[in-house]
Parts: sequence; structure tokens; C-alpha cells
Amino acid sequence: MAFWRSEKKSDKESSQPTSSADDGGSGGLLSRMRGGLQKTRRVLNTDIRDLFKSEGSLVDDALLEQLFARLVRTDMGGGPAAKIRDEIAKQYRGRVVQLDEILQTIADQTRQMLEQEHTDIQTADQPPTVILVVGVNGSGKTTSIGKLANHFHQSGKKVVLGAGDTFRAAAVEQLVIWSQRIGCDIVTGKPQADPASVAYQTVQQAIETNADIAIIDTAGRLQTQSNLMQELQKIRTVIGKKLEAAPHEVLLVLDATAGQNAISQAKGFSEAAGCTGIVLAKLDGSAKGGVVLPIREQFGLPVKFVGLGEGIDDLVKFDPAAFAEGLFS
Ligand SMILES: Nc1nc2c(ncn2[C@@H]2O[C@H](COP(=O)(O)OP(=O)(O)OP(=O)(O)O)[C@@H](O)[C@H]2O)c(=O)[nH]1
Ligand SMILES: [Mg+2]
Repeated sequence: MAFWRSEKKSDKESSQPTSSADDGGSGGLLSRMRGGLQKTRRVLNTDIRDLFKSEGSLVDDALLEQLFARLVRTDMGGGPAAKIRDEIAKQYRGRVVQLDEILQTIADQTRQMLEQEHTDIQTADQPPTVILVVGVNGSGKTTSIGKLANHFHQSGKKVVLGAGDTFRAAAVEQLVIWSQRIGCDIVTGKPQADPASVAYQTVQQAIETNADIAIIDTAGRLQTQSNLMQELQKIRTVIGKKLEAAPHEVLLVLDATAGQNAISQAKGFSEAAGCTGIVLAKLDGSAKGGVVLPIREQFGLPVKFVGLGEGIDDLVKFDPAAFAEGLFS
């Protein structure tokens, strides 16, 4: 078991612009969310725009049906798309309406469907707060951990990372590089070490060094691999033995480009790993950003952060209003 204490880089090197996760409601957040949702918005707006003539269009059954089909294409799912269609029908049926009015109503409906409580990371009454990060292979776990750790570090918190993906040496190296960039501590195990033992050591290290936050990486796994899902349960149990009430968060990282597939992942993981929140990574690379709606609708799990790129600052707190506006404005 190795414990590395990274030297903090010089102020010049480490003076990354702080994470925008605190931009809540500001123009900065909205413009970043708009940027991240560009691909989804392009598909959606082109699709919906096509339905409306410049002088406006009559809202009748044919238009409502077309609208429904086009909303479904963003992977928002039949339930949310039907809800939006029904609201448009309720407000506008039989009237000639301009595109802007419809878009505003769709955005309002979307925001309402996405509204959620507990968007902040749940912190422990007494530090450290322990966050376990899980998800399928390549969904964006390690990168999201790097960005999240940077966010906490920038806001003055002492962070310890745990390289719980002991499956591949490269996975450990990837997290070590993040810790060096950020200037935070990291606990690593020997190759092929039991990930639960790395998790245990990480929590122990966080306690001993009076850290505020421990964030533990895990190897990617499929929600259908029962042995690997049991391994996650073991990691959770071991963490809980070291520190009561931990882990305080189990974040499921979903790849937004997976669209509807992300939903079956969310189901499997939330049942087996007891997830408490979602990080939706790679929203910038996806035309299927609408997938947030069925995730919220079906799992009741809060979406806490979204990934908007590969950079250290490309993680923002999920904000339903900014999301809805970014998608439809
Ligand atoms: N564009 C974009 N790329 C991202 C984002 N998050 C992660 N990536 C990229 O996605 C790829 C996989 O990211 P990782 O963080 O290694 O994913 P992982 O879940 O840890 O992967 P495994 O450990 O192999 O399961 C990398 O090339 C990342 O740079 C994001 O928000 N936007
Ligand atoms: Mg990884």
C-alpha cells in the first residue's frame, strides 16, 4: 500500500480557474451548459424548428404527434415526451402558435420535470466525507474524480484520492497524474490488490491526516456482472466498518453518449451499489442529452454534476433551469 503526498504545484501552475460548479444560476453556468448541450440542442431545435412555419403553425393532432416523435429522438423517453406534448396540447390546441412560445413551454416543462432536492454532495457531520465512484467501463469515472477533487481542493478542502481500480496499472497511474495536477494526496495499492483494502486504507488515511474528503475510484464493470457488483458491496461494507455512515455518497458516472443504455446501467447500479447520485459525463459529446429526463423520472436519483469536456474545470453542478434553457433556448 502506498500513500503519496503530492507536492502542491506553484501558485502559477495550480492557478486553474476554479471549477464552475459554484456558478449556480450565473450567466457563466448557463453559457457552459449551452455549450455542453450544443449537439443535443442542434438536433432538437432543427427538428422542432422544421415543424413551424415563420407565420406560426396550427397545433393539431398531426403537429402534436410530430412534436412527440422529435422529442423522443433526444432519448428523453416516451414518458417525458408525452408529458410535454400533453401540456402543449392543453395550452395551444386549435391555435396558430409561434415556435418561440412552444420552446418556452417545453423548456418550462423540462425544468419542472428535472427539479430535484439534494443536489449538493452530502457531507459527513464530522469529516472526512467519503465518496465512492462507480460505473461501467470508460464512462468517465476517473476523469470526473479528477475534476471533482480539483473542485473541492480549489474551495479549500483537503482531499485524499483512493486508486481503487487496481485491475489495471494504467488506471492507478491516471489517478496519480490527476493527484499531481491538483496537488492532493492519493492512496494506491499494489497491482491486483483487493480494491476493498485500498478503499479501507484511503479512509484510514483521510482520518489520520484530517482530510475533509476522500474520493475512491473503482474499476469499470457491467451492471450484469454479479461477482463484480458483489465486489462493490464489499467495498461499501469495508468503508462502513472503518467509518460509520460512510460512504456518504456513491456516485454513479454515466456516459451521456450512451443515451437509453445509460438507463439500464442506472437501474443495475442503483440496485446493487446503493447509488446516491449521478454524474452525467460527456454531455458535450452527446446528442442524447435528453436522457437526463428518464433518469430522473425512473430512478429519483439526483443528477449532481455534469461533465462538459475533458479539462480539469469541465464539471458543473447540474442545474435544471440552466439545463432546460440550454437545451431549448
Ligand atoms: N468530452 C468529454 N470526454 C470525457 C468526459 N469525461 C471523461 N471523458 C473522456 O472519456 C474517456 C474515459 O474516461 P475515464 O475517466 O478514463 O473513464 P473511466 O470510467 O474511469 O474508465 P475505466 O476506468 O476504463 O472504466 C477519457 O478519454 C476521458 O478524457 C467529458 O465530460 N467530456
Ligand atoms: Mg477509470
